[in-house]
Amino acid sequence: MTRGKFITIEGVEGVGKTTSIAFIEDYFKQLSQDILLTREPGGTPLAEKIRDLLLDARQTSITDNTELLLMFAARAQHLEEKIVPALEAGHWVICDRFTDATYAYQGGGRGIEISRIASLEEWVQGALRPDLTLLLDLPVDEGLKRAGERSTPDRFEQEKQAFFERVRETYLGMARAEPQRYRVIDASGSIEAVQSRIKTVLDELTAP
Ligand code: Z5A
Repeated sequence: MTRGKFITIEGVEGVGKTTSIAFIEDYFKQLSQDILLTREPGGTPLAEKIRDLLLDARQTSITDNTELLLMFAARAQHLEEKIVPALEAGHWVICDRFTDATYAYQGGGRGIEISRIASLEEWVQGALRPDLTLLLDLPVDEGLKRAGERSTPDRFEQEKQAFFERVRETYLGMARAEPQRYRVIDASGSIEAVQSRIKTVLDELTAP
């Protein structure tokens, strides 16, 4: 059995990941490709409980290290219970955020040393890394404007613009460092325009 491909979608708040994932799901359904759609933090019942804690705006006392460890606790559960078995069964896994979000938010945003995140990555994932990462990129103020038109802000959404600017810079730095894995997609313009850019990347990925 050939291992499935592991595709992650990343980006700063409000860039349109959730909107794009529905399009990506349809794209693969049309190809009759077996896919598992999932998200982080979360993806399993236990990891979703950890997600609730992490996003709860009333949890004002969570320290940066606790936040980091909870992200990896949820990830360990998600990997062992869901992602790895699916990949081994030959399914393609599409994950809304993964460890690059930890580098961007806990590393870039909170200022936690990158070496600490790298140690946890090695411990929890071993050699497993995404095959492809789509980074939806948009100026931070535009993403925040889009997101602000929705519900009450969660614990991360209460951060200031400077936090999200650091997150975006970290993502773009990772994309420059790993051009073979990353595809940066301009997330500006209409939903249709963004979907057309995503389609170009997926066509390249699935070309025989
Ligand atoms: N986090 C972390 O810190 N460390 C980690 O390791 C991980 C995560 C894994 C939850 O993530 C939080 O966890 C996240 C980082 C942290 N917090 N933040 N910020 P999440 O992915 O669940 O939550 P999110 O980033 O807040 O996602 P989001 O707000 O749902 O954004 P989105 O999925 O990118 O956007 P969207 O819902 O598709 O679109 C936002 C709005 O814009 C919506 O009303 C759309 O209809 C509209 N939209 C979308 N595209 C367009 C276009 N092209 N034009 C106009 N309007 C559009």
